[in-house]
Amino acid sequence: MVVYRHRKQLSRLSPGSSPWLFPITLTCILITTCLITAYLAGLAKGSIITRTQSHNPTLSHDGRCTNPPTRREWRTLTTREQRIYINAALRLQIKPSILTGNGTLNDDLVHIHQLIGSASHKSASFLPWHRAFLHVYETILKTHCEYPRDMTLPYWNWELDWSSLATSSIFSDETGFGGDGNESYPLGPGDGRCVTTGPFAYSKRLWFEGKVKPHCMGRRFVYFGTNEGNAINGSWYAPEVMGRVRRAPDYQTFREMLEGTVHNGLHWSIRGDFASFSAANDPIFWLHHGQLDRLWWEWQARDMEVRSTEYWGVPVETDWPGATTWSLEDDMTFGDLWGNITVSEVMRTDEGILCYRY
Ligand SMILES: [Cu+2]
Repeated sequence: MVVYRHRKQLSRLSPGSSPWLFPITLTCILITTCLITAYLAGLAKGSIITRTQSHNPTLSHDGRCTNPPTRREWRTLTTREQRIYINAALRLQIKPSILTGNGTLNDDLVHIHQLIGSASHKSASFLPWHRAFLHVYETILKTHCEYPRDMTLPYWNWELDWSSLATSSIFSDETGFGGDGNESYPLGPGDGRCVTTGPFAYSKRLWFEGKVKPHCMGRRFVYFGTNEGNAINGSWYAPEVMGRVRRAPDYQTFREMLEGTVHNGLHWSIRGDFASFSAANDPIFWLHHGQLDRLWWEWQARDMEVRSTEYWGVPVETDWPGATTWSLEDDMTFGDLWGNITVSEVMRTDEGILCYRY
């Protein structure tokens, strides 16, 4: 469009036109053509969602996060707020993919997690990568799924449910995310059975463990260790255990304790889609990781001066720039869905690209 208009102007130039008009118009055409070409190249690669879209209404006009909004526990949301969140999450499941052209935007996020999984787990980057991934998810909900800009991501504080996780109201069909898989269905990916109740009943998923494998989103609660069904081991989340995690003296110890049984345990026990690198297939993924991010935030807040730059431990082994060591300046990748985010950009949640608190 723009190029065409400039060309018309060019063709209207008569020999008597001012002599400097011609070079200026030519420059305009070149710049416009370059911009359009760059945009189309971006579309082709799928990197449509860029960081400039991550507008946050609570940032003041000078870009400072003056009044960070609070991320809240799922059950403190009003019924209306819960409905708004669920509706946005459901929209994510029908918006067409922009990354692979296969499936939905939801599948795109799942794909990113399984793609980067080996680099963003069991290493120092576990916490910042997932914090950044939550930011990517939240932004996509707001830019593509009508999630209101003044709302924040909810989290699930499973500590409140540790004595009976499987009966937590988070799995309610009416006010939660649906429950266990349907026992009359055959075992699917990850030994899960199709979830047939709640807002995500019969949700179709494209990926499983890096492969295209269309299936119904599945769960199969299992008490880890005894293999008893319809139960989830809550001892990992008992107050005394979580107290030890909270008192971890340094980043590496904290990250290891949090990622180990605390993070993994729930993946193993909900099973199905959740027990895999394609765990983001289960919408509970975002609330689980919200809680883990909250625990990191709390741990940092105990000594923010020191802990907002404390980042070390196990280097990532594969697919990572500078993979033999770790640095606050490491780039974390989100495939072609998003630009790179450096670790230092997410060490605080009230600065730079992030603006929230717990
Ligand atoms: Cu993960």
